[in-house]
Amino acid sequence: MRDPRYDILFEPVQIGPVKTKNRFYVVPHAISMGMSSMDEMVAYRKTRAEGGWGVVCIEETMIHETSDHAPLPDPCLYNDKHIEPISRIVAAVKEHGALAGVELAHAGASGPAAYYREHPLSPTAKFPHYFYNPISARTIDKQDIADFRRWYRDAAVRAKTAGFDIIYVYCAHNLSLLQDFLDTKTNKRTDEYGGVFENRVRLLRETLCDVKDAVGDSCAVAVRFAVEDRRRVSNITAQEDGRRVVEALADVPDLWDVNVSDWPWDSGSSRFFEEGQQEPFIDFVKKVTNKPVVGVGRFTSPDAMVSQIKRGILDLIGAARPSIADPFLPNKINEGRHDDIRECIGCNACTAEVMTSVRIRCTQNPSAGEEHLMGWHPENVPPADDPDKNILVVGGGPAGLEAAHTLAKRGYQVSIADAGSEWGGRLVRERKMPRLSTWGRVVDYRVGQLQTMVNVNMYLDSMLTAEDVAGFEADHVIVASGATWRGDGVGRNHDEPIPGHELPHVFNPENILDGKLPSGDVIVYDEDYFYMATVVAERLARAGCKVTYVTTASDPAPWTLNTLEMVHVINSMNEIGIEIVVGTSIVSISEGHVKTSRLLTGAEHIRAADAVVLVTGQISDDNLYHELVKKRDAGEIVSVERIGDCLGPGQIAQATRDGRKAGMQFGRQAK
Ligand code: FMN
Repeated sequence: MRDPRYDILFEPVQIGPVKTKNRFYVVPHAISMGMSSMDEMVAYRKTRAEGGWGVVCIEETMIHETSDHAPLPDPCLYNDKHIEPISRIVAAVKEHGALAGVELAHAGASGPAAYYREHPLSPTAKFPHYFYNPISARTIDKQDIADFRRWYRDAAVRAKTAGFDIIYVYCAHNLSLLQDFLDTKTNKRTDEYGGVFENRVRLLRETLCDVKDAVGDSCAVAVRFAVEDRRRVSNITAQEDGRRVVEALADVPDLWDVNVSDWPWDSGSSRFFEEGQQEPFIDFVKKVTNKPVVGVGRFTSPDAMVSQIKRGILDLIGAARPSIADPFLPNKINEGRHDDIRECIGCNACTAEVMTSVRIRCTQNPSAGEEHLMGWHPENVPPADDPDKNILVVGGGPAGLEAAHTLAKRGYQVSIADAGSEWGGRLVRERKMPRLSTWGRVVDYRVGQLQTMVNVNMYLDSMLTAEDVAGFEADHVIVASGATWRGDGVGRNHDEPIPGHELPHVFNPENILDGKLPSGDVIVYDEDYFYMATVVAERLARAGCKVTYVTTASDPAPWTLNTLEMVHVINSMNEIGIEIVVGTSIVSISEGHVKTSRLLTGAEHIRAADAVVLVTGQISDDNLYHELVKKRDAGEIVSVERIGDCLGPGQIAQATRDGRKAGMQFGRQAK
């Protein structure tokens, strides 16, 4: 039963000529599938509509061959051939009573147009912002501007023919030709499209009017506009031109979808941004326009959503990541099932997918992106082949908990045991490290679910031996016993242990996670390349150590480029006073110092250090698994498999995916 406090979230909203059934709005977000994976795209969007969202948008959809983000496979509406495949997404979304939206886009100087090998366009010639392709975007001339307007109109008509209800003009993330016109850094023109504000906003106004003219009779025309550029000093701020754009075009679009630029600030990870973090930038918009406003902010709490609406900040609650993590979030709020909400943890495993051009994934929701390929549904699971079968899961971390939950939902008798005194495996300690507390939701959600299920037994403080497991007489054993950080320095750059790693002043993440901290001048050495070394560095700096972060990579924590965190990681390390040394390997460790080597030149250097923390890799804790394999071969247990970090240490998103896979495949034909 719905809590009446949330009734307001289920009110319909009129957007131009169309009306939503509620205020839950899936904003455009790329899923990296592309036109050649249409079945996957259909299944992904359909699942969000099924989960109760009033609007489901598809991502940046390119209007012309002069614009793409190859190798990222954007959808496109370049020509009439694209209408039919895209219309299949629309039909699937509408089947569940949602409105379908499409974000028509031209990337301008931010897209190298590499797929079609065209020349990208820019208000003023320049290299693409975000790609290293050796091609300069050329200055768009008057004929190009006329063509550009025609491409937008034609793409809008195609979108209408495909059945979309909401058609966007895209002007955000510093990834749009229209935004490049607004920005004085990228627009140096001296004609009527450059110079004073009225000139710079001209093309956006013309495009919106063209699209309205073309499709506005039956489709709502939205603009996605980033009111503030948070990456760099810019004229686009919520006080200056960001505000003036909204004032100048106030009632031109039917809907304002407002956010901030660049992407690492818009999809800011939970390590650096709270729920609702965009409010101070976008809160003026509703005061300026009479049209409905949608905004974002990793909203998972219905109270926060209601507050946004009641305080007059937003009319519609936009969500990308919360809809990835829980496609059924609206239905669960509607049914009063708040404990069943799989809250986004803000880890940005999803953005890493776009950045690396592989299909979408999610730590909290392993079915994201697997709806078609694996046939996984976020809520529904196939029933047990035999509900009397009992399965033992050894290890209560992300992989084990997910496997146990999936199997229990399917109806099997599930026992899960962990050697520790708290559920969560690696997350027991990691969630206590700086900035990682939100990741604990991975544990809280699953433990909360398992504790309500009658077919589940949960055992903490249970260090099981192979004999214990055999004595359990389970029909199947899943080993999810995790991994341990290694302390010998073997990593991406070291195939052999680092000399001196065994000295007493050399630490590894296990020590830091256990609260055993060094003091004085500490070198944190990173060959892991994701979050752990920088988190350790921050932990030690906050404990009073003078920290130097050294890595063999050319950037600090390079994988965090993909989670959109690198810029924030670097800024925070600078703020805390952590020295950053890149492209440098530790050759050996002695008491009081380390010998380092510059990777490119081989130049060696002695650095003073009271202590060293080696963050170079993890080793699977798979002894139990191997003992159980022997028992299986001896006929003492029926079957055994290993999952998660026990199989191969990696991201938590991989662990939950492994858990889901094990849970889904037991008793069924392997897919
Ligand atoms: N915004 C767009 O305007 N177009 C996109 O194609 C797009 N792709 C995204 C892909 C992913 C995986 C994510 C997480 C975000 C993307 N965004 C895109 C930004 C989101 O629409 C949204 O503004 C941002 O994630 C903040 O909302 P959230 O906190 O609800 O995730």
